[in-house]
Amino acid sequence: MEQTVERKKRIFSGMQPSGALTLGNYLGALKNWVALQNDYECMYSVMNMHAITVRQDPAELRKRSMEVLMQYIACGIDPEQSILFFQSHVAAHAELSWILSCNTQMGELSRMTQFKDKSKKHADNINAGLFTYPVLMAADILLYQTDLVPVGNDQLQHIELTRDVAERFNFHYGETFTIPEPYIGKAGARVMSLQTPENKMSKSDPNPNGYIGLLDPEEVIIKKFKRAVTDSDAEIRPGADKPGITNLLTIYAAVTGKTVDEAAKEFAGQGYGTFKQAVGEAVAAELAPVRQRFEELSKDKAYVESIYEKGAEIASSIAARTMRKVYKKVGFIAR
Ligand code: ATP
Ligand code: LTN
Repeated sequence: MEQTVERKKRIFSGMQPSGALTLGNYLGALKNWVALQNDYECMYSVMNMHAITVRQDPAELRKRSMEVLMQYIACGIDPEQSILFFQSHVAAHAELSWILSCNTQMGELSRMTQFKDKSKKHADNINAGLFTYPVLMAADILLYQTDLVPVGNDQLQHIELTRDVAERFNFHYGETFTIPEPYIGKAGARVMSLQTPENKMSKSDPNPNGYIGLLDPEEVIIKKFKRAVTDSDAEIRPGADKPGITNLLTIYAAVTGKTVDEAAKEFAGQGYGTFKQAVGEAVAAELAPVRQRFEELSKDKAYVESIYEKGAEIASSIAARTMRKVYKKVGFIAR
């Protein structure tokens, strides 16, 4: 009897080592990466090439890149199951990015809200890489014929652009790329800053009270939640007029697996102080094992190195297949 072995669908995602990973990165993306590992062939990368679109200190970048990779593992990404690597270890990301940039319009890139936000934030360094950032991101995804890209809400626009560029390329040159779909988790897709709840929680926030670091110790986590900006009435319910409380309810729900409404019911009638303490404790309990695994990994450099070396090797060979196809399609002479 003929047996058909179906290839598992492929996932690609990554984070920039532009700061310590936050609870936003965890709830918006990493937690879903872990959950999807069994059902997909997963590739998770540390996007160090993206990180230099903003000025970085080289020694810090090197250190943080390694820490991000270790945090992936500490959060539950299984290196036996998923492919882990540094973006800069696979040269094809830069190569494909060039080809795709010749198939992306200036107008499309000018509409990207992340570019607009970041050029406001870094007005003294609006470099060309910041502008073409989404093209490199499209290359990351298309290089591996990715089916699904688990990300937080803020990345939807970039994935939409990736799909447009891939469809255009396929139309002009013939079928080359798989068209990827975004995957946004049910809870925690957009965690807001604890200090300015109208902005997303961001690892490059200069005020550390705005975010919870994945490696923050328990007492720091609880203190940051106690200081979280809320409003002046005392009602615990979600609502557009209550961004701070809504954010805390969302975080509590994402961590405990409850819905926001269930969480609101649980705390109905209680004071903000009790509520903030409970959210802090729930988050600290979720992150305690992450910190412990991270500390263990920090002591085993050789193991971590073996993982990213193997990862780069596998990723490079998958990427090479796509690059051969792309170079042929655009009319480059075979090597
Ligand atoms: P930066 O502040 O340097 O721009 P960032 O914290 O936004 O970084 P990224 O590396 O850009 O983090 O994002 C990594 C992943 O985490 C992406 O999938 C992104 O959508 C997700 N993510 C980041 N911040 C949040 C957030 N506040 N809520 C939900 N998901 C988030
Ligand atoms: N731009 C993303 C990080 C990123 C990414 C990717 C995510 C770079 N390349 C490819 C998914 C797939 C961000 O989160 N800011």
